[in-house]
Amino acid sequence: MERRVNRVVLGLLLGLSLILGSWILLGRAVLAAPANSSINLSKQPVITVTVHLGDEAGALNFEPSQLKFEAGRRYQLHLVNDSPTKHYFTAKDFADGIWSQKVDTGGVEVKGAIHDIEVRSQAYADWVFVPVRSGHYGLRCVVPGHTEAGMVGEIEILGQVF
Ligand SMILES: [Cu+2]
Repeated sequence: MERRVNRVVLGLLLGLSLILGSWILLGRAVLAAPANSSINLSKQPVITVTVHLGDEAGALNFEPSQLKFEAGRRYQLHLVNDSPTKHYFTAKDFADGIWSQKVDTGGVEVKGAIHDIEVRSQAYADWVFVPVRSGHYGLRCVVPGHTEAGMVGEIEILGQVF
Protein backbone atom coordinates (compact mmCIF):
# COMPACT_ATOMS: atom_id res chain seq x y z
CA MET A 1 0.00 0.00 0.00
CA GLU A 2 2.70 2.41 1.03
CA ARG A 3 4.78 1.41 -1.92
CA ARG A 4 1.88 2.12 -4.25
CA VAL A 5 1.42 5.56 -2.72
CA ASN A 6 5.12 6.21 -3.15
CA ARG A 7 4.89 5.19 -6.78
CA VAL A 8 1.96 7.55 -7.34
CA VAL A 9 3.83 10.38 -5.65
CA LEU A 10 6.93 9.61 -7.71
CA GLY A 11 4.83 9.58 -10.89
CA LEU A 12 3.29 12.93 -10.00
CA LEU A 13 6.68 14.46 -9.25
CA LEU A 14 8.09 13.11 -12.48
CA GLY A 15 5.16 14.49 -14.47
CA LEU A 16 5.43 17.83 -12.76
CA SER A 17 9.15 18.12 -13.35
CA LEU A 18 8.71 17.17 -17.00
CA ILE A 19 6.11 19.92 -17.47
CA LEU A 20 8.17 22.44 -15.55
CA GLY A 21 11.37 21.38 -17.30
CA SER A 22 9.92 21.70 -20.78
CA TRP A 23 8.40 25.04 -19.89
CA ILE A 24 11.74 26.38 -18.70
CA LEU A 25 13.60 24.90 -21.68
CA LEU A 26 11.08 26.32 -24.12
CA GLY A 27 11.22 29.69 -22.40
CA ARG A 28 15.02 29.73 -22.54
CA ALA A 29 15.00 28.67 -26.17
CA VAL A 30 12.54 31.40 -27.08
CA LEU A 31 14.45 33.97 -25.08
CA ALA A 32 17.73 32.88 -26.56
CA ALA A 33 16.51 32.64 -30.16
CA PRO A 34 17.99 35.60 -31.99
CA ALA A 35 16.36 34.36 -35.24
CA ASN A 36 15.16 37.68 -36.57
CA SER A 37 16.15 40.12 -33.86
CA SER A 38 18.51 40.57 -31.00
CA ILE A 39 15.82 41.78 -28.59
CA ASN A 40 14.57 39.77 -25.66
CA LEU A 41 11.29 38.22 -26.80
CA SER A 42 9.81 38.22 -23.32
CA LYS A 43 10.30 41.98 -23.04
CA GLN A 44 9.33 43.16 -26.50
CA PRO A 45 6.24 45.38 -26.81
CA VAL A 46 3.02 43.46 -26.39
CA ILE A 47 0.33 43.26 -29.08
CA THR A 48 -3.12 43.21 -27.49
CA VAL A 49 -5.84 41.08 -29.06
CA THR A 50 -9.31 41.16 -27.50
CA VAL A 51 -11.68 38.20 -27.73
CA HIS A 52 -15.20 38.29 -26.33
CA LEU A 53 -16.56 35.03 -24.94
CA GLY A 54 -20.31 35.27 -25.55
CA ASP A 55 -22.10 38.57 -25.06
CA GLU A 56 -24.63 40.30 -22.80
CA ALA A 57 -27.52 38.69 -24.68
CA GLY A 58 -26.13 35.21 -23.99
CA ALA A 59 -24.77 34.39 -27.47
CA LEU A 60 -22.62 31.26 -27.59
CA ASN A 61 -19.64 32.30 -29.68
CA PHE A 62 -16.15 33.76 -29.72
CA GLU A 63 -15.87 37.24 -31.21
CA PRO A 64 -13.71 37.21 -33.26
CA SER A 65 -13.63 33.46 -33.84
CA GLN A 66 -10.68 33.47 -36.29
CA LEU A 67 -7.39 34.41 -34.69
CA LYS A 68 -3.99 34.84 -36.31
CA PHE A 69 -0.69 35.19 -34.51
CA GLU A 70 2.86 35.55 -35.74
CA ALA A 71 5.55 33.36 -34.21
CA GLY A 72 8.15 35.28 -32.26
CA ARG A 73 5.91 38.21 -31.35
CA ARG A 74 4.58 38.83 -27.87
CA TYR A 75 0.81 38.92 -27.44
CA GLN A 76 -1.63 39.75 -24.72
CA LEU A 77 -4.83 37.87 -25.40
CA HIS A 78 -7.50 39.84 -23.54
CA LEU A 79 -10.37 37.42 -22.87
CA VAL A 80 -13.59 39.16 -21.81
CA ASN A 81 -16.81 37.57 -20.65
CA ASP A 82 -19.74 40.03 -20.54
CA SER A 83 -22.27 37.21 -20.73
CA PRO A 84 -24.44 35.88 -17.89
CA THR A 85 -22.64 32.51 -17.79
CA LYS A 86 -19.07 31.23 -17.56
CA HIS A 87 -17.15 30.19 -20.68
CA TYR A 88 -13.91 28.42 -21.48
CA PHE A 89 -11.15 29.31 -23.89
CA THR A 90 -9.87 25.81 -24.63
CA ALA A 91 -7.21 25.28 -27.29
CA LYS A 92 -4.92 22.53 -26.05
CA ASP A 93 -2.84 22.05 -29.22
CA PHE A 94 -2.46 25.79 -29.63
CA ALA A 95 -1.16 25.96 -26.06
CA ASP A 96 1.53 23.45 -27.00
CA GLY A 97 2.64 25.71 -29.84
CA ILE A 98 3.29 28.77 -27.71
CA TRP A 99 5.45 29.84 -24.81
CA SER A 100 3.15 31.11 -22.06
CA GLN A 101 4.66 33.91 -20.08
CA LYS A 102 1.74 34.48 -17.70
CA VAL A 103 -1.99 34.81 -17.22
CA ASP A 104 -3.17 37.89 -15.35
CA THR A 105 -6.71 37.98 -14.02
CA GLY A 106 -6.52 41.28 -12.19
CA GLY A 107 -4.90 40.64 -8.85
CA VAL A 108 -3.53 37.20 -9.61
CA GLU A 109 -0.73 36.36 -12.02
CA VAL A 110 -0.19 32.74 -12.98
CA LYS A 111 3.07 31.79 -14.68
CA GLY A 112 3.87 28.62 -16.59
CA ALA A 113 2.19 26.34 -19.09
CA ILE A 114 -1.55 27.02 -19.48
CA HIS A 115 -3.90 24.84 -21.52
CA ASP A 116 -7.33 26.28 -21.00
CA ILE A 117 -8.84 29.21 -19.22
CA GLU A 118 -12.23 29.51 -17.57
CA VAL A 119 -13.58 33.04 -17.62
CA ARG A 120 -16.46 33.61 -15.23
CA SER A 121 -19.38 35.88 -15.97
CA GLN A 122 -18.32 39.55 -15.92
CA ALA A 123 -14.65 38.59 -15.58
CA TYR A 124 -11.56 38.82 -17.79
CA ALA A 125 -8.16 37.20 -18.16
CA ASP A 126 -5.03 38.44 -19.93
CA TRP A 127 -2.92 35.65 -21.41
CA VAL A 128 0.57 36.82 -22.36
CA PHE A 129 2.50 34.50 -24.66
CA VAL A 130 4.91 34.18 -27.56
CA PRO A 131 3.80 31.81 -30.36
CA VAL A 132 6.57 29.40 -31.31
CA ARG A 133 5.29 26.76 -33.75
CA SER A 134 3.24 27.38 -36.89
CA GLY A 135 -0.03 25.57 -37.40
CA HIS A 136 -3.83 25.59 -37.40
CA TYR A 137 -5.48 24.94 -34.07
CA GLY A 138 -9.04 24.42 -32.91
CA LEU A 139 -10.65 26.57 -30.24
CA ARG A 140 -13.76 25.71 -28.27
CA CYS A 141 -15.70 26.28 -25.10
CA VAL A 142 -16.01 23.07 -23.09
CA VAL A 143 -19.08 24.06 -21.05
CA PRO A 144 -21.59 21.27 -21.88
CA GLY A 145 -23.61 22.20 -24.99
CA HIS A 146 -21.56 25.26 -25.93
CA THR A 147 -19.29 23.62 -28.52
CA GLU A 148 -22.38 22.01 -30.09
CA ALA A 149 -24.13 25.40 -30.16
CA GLY A 150 -21.24 26.82 -32.18
CA MET A 151 -18.91 28.21 -29.55
CA VAL A 152 -15.86 27.26 -31.59
CA GLY A 153 -13.07 29.04 -33.43
CA GLU A 154 -9.79 28.65 -35.26
CA ILE A 155 -6.34 29.86 -34.39
CA GLU A 156 -3.48 30.13 -36.84
CA ILE A 157 0.17 30.66 -35.97
CA LEU A 158 2.23 31.95 -38.86
CA GLY A 159 5.95 31.44 -39.08
CA GLN A 160 8.30 29.66 -36.76
CA VAL A 161 10.75 30.75 -34.11
CA PHE A 162 13.23 27.87 -34.31
CU1 LIG B 1 -19.19 28.72 -23.40
